[in-house]
Amino acid sequence: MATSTDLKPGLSTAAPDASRHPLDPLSAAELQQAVQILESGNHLAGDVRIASLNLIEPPKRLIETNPPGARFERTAMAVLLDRGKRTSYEAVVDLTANSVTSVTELSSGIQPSIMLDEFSECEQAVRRSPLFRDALQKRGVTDANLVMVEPWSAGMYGNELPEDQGLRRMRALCFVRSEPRDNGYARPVDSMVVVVDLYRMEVIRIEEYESAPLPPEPGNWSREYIPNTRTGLKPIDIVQPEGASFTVQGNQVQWQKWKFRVGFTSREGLVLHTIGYDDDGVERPILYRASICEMVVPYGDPGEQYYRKNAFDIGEYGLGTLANSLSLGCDCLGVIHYFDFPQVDSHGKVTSLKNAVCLHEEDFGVLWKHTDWRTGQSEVRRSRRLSVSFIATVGNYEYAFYWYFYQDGSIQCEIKLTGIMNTTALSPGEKPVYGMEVAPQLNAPFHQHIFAARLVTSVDGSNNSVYEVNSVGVPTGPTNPHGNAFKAEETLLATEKEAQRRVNSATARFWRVVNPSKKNRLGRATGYRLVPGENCPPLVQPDAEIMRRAGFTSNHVWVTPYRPEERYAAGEYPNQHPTGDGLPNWTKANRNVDDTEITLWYVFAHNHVPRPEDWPVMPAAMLGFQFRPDGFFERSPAMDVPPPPPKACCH
Ligand SMILES: [Cu+2]
Repeated sequence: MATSTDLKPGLSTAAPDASRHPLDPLSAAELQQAVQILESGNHLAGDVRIASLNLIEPPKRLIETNPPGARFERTAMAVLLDRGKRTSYEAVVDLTANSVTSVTELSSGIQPSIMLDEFSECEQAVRRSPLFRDALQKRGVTDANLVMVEPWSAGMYGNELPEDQGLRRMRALCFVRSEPRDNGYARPVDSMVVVVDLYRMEVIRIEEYESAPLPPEPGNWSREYIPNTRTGLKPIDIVQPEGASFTVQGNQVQWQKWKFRVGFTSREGLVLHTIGYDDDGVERPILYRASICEMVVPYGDPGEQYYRKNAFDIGEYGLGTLANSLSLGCDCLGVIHYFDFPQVDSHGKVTSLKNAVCLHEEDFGVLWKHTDWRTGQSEVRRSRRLSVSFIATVGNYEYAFYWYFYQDGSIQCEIKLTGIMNTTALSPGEKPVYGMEVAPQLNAPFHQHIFAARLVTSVDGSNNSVYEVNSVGVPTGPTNPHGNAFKAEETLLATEKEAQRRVNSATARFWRVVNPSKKNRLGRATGYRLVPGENCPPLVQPDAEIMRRAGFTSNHVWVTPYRPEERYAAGEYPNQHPTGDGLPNWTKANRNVDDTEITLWYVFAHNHVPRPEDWPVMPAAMLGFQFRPDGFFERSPAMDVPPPPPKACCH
């Protein structure tokens, strides 16, 4: 879970420092100033909490056209929740003018994301409840202190009970540890779900379901439970005697012709801005903004207590809020630059998340190689990549997000999934239909982890178009007498409807983002290729209730005209959203996406059919995508990578 350290007292709340970059996240001083402005305007009185507080990024055009050093306004968006009045607000805070510009009440039924404090407050509310104690007693659980209460977002399914209407809710699942440091997920008490009203922080009811006994085995993972570890590992030291090859100035990173900015929001965590490549002295833009903007984890068990398990870990919880402090472990090796980012809690207390983002270089095997067997010439180049990453803990799971930059102009996004699977209990002899028995009487339900990347492309400039490329065989006939012919067919995706696409391994499908007004020396528009990795369609039915909010998962690719306010694939407020919002809603207008400023959305899924080997802590599963130059350069941009020094090679 997030580890924060308090800021030193006496922190300045002075006006924003003009020397900072306009895309920099709000500093600790700016966050404190924003809280102060809200307080003095009486916007935090009574039972008002801050659900989120982030920079409103300046307009893209301003960033692209303004010379360095120009002065920018600094404005923040605070999402406020008034528990007493059961209303929520968006407050725009002008840090330059030291004032609140506007306060807009959110429509009835719209719920801001769940605040970190609410998880613990919800757990305390459950523990206080006599209903909870009675339910435990009924199940023979004698020590309530050993019960692990895990609040989940409640969602909105259109079948909510009258008593639930208009409430801000969570649904808590329960597990029982056999001792305080035991792995609770080994013993699910899934015959009960505790429904909590977060406005009053009170248990509304406990839903009772068919009961299965606690599974018999522990599933412990912390080191004191593993007395015997394997032997035979000799040290590997990553040594960079001359330091790292990157330079960092504020939040700007430069490495091997790459230049980009590192940002962070409470919702997305890591955000990359203004990614460009120095091509022989010319700085060529590629991506204006890149982030993983939403994710949802739908579980496939139709049981009454399970079908609402569909957490939107970004839109409902916030990955920046749940980010780890990477100083605690060995998350990265080598010469590391860590970025700290400030955080603000729901009461307006500002803290610093140390080492939130890790930047380091990695050796990545062979970059290119050729041996001419006739002449004996042989050349090999090793690939060095730059890794920018952060890790978030969302309840039982860890999500590690990596963006890699390569010397051949490629960018890769990789997500590692690890942590502990959510579990349910089985009766002796029972075999699950919608999950896998991973330990005796312990079921891990089938589920999917579906991510949405939001890529504001700027391939060689602002106006881009997207082509889909399908490789197709030509029927045997006069033009293909030997049946061997196949071609790569390019289709322009000119409108939002045309640009709603899925992956297709049968045609090795990929997408090419081009700048129609920039041609390479071969006469083709310069471009970058979106290369999908592991993916699959959503397995819930199109008419499943969850698809109202998770409609973005119905396509793997969406292209929309760039709109700064269209930020998240499932909309701004997926928590309990009554109708759902985001991509399916915006794209109804079927706007033009040809030769204009665009946002490319790539949705990708890890389909998790659990294995016993995923228990008790899942070895990391990896998925992601690449963004590779495709006609962007005149030839391989990696030819000038120098050979490795002779002493680096062993023979
Ligand atoms: Cu999983």
